[in-house]
Amino acid sequence: MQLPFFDEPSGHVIPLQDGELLYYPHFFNAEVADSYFRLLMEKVDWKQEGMMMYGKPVLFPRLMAWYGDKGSSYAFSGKRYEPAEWIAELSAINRHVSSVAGVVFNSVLLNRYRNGNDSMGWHADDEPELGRNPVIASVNFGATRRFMFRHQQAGLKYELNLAHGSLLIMKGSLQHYWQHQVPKTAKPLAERINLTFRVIKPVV
Ligand SMILES: O=C(O)CCC(=O)C(=O)O
Ligand SMILES: [Mn+2]
Repeated sequence: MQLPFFDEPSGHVIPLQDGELLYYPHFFNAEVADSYFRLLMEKVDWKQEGMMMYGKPVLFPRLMAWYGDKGSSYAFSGKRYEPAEWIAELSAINRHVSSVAGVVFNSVLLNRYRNGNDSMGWHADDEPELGRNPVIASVNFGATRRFMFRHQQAGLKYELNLAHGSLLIMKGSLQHYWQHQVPKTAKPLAERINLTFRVIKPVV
């Protein structure tokens, strides 16, 4: 399917201590965002992964998928994930966000929140494969969700709503000072897909 050409996106810096955030609320226009949402729901190999906690398996409260260049395997929560091969839609989005972020991403983690009960707890994207001061480009399709930050030393907080078709770039020292989360909500919410484009480096 041929997708319409992109509008020139406009973004703004969100000033934060110890990190940099850039937010593009309408990175994709509504028509393009609707198409990607539909195509990714259908074509991505969504799975409910899990981890061991105190010797017991627990499932993550969301669906996930991992795509990337060969060799960009990624370990988190005690498990190593091998990337699936890029599909056309993810490559196209990658080209577009890479040109804006000024970094060529080699992988993308996808998370699908089926309703308000799906979530992601407090964490930083600070795995060794991401290196120092990683640039991470986070793309959002579907329902708007709260995205919260907390500074690990200074007691600061920040939050924003990540809307359909938006792009949030996290960079600078952000991942070394701040954690982030997508909290559960009792509100009846539709599905949401989040894509975080990353540069995975070989860990020696
Ligand atoms: O769903 C989101 O907005 C955040 C996802 C996230 O933090 C991650 O994949 O590490
Ligand atoms: Mn994260």
